[in-house]
Amino acid sequence: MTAAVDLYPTRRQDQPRWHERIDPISYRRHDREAPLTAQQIDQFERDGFLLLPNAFSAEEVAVFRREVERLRSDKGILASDAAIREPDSGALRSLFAIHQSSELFARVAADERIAAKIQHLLDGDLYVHQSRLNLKPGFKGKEFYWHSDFETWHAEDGLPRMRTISCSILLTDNSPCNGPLLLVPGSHRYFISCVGETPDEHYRRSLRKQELGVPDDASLADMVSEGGITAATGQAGSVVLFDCNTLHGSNSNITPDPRSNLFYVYNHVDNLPVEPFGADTPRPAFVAERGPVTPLRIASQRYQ
Ligand code: 6CS
Ligand code: FE
Repeated sequence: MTAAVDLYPTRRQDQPRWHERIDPISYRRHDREAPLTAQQIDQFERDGFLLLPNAFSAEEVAVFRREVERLRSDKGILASDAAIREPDSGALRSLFAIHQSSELFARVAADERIAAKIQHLLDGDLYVHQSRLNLKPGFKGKEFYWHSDFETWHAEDGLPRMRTISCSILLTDNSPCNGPLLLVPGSHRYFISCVGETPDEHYRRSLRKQELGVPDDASLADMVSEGGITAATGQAGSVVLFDCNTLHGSNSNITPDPRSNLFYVYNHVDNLPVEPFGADTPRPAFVAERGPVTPLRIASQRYQ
């Protein structure tokens, strides 16, 4: 295979650099069939994320939470590589590939309330690049340090272009106190290359605590002074859509209440991974789908 052109170099130099984003943010304008308003598309374009309060009902959230409990007590799943532990306490932090281990969560991935919106924004067929359940348990859930997801997916998985959107479905109320997702509006417009070389099997460490592939302090300070920080708080059932290059992170959860969410990453079918741009070997399939893929069949779903 000939090497693909690297439009977003990272983890190769000893100084961080900013690159202008080359790719569109929303790939399609508003039109009459759009499942988003013109204002929502503009907001996504401007901020790099969009909040959809109460997209799922309390009854649906209850169904999702029962499924979470079922997965969490499945010994096979807990013993697999897809189960990621907290760095200090060993409590369960994340479960990956839930669209493969759970029929219900496979259906949720195709739910038109989320997938049709993302299909519009990315203008075409989608598949799930990554899915996970993030638990952030009360008292024990540790932070996720600031990062751009695309930086990791480009360097370690070989995603060539920014044509990827993440969707987080809140399974518990996210308050300012229990470690909600924090986003930097406008940061999706620049790619900050990071310093440091990717070690072998970096994901085993980074999924518990990410220390490499994170922007330098000066770049972060600049981005935040420009755009500020928005906490994606909301009731359970609310949804956050965010661009693959929007800087985000979250604090530890020292409250008694968990902050759990379901997380899906949708990629356009024309943007399949190639060889990693900043690592020797690609990550395993449970963290990053490598294809061949079948486009998602988006449908109206009801859960009970
Ligand atoms: O590795 C991933 O795919 C995701 N997880 C972490 C901790 N950082 C990058 C990305 O969000
Ligand atoms: Fe992330």
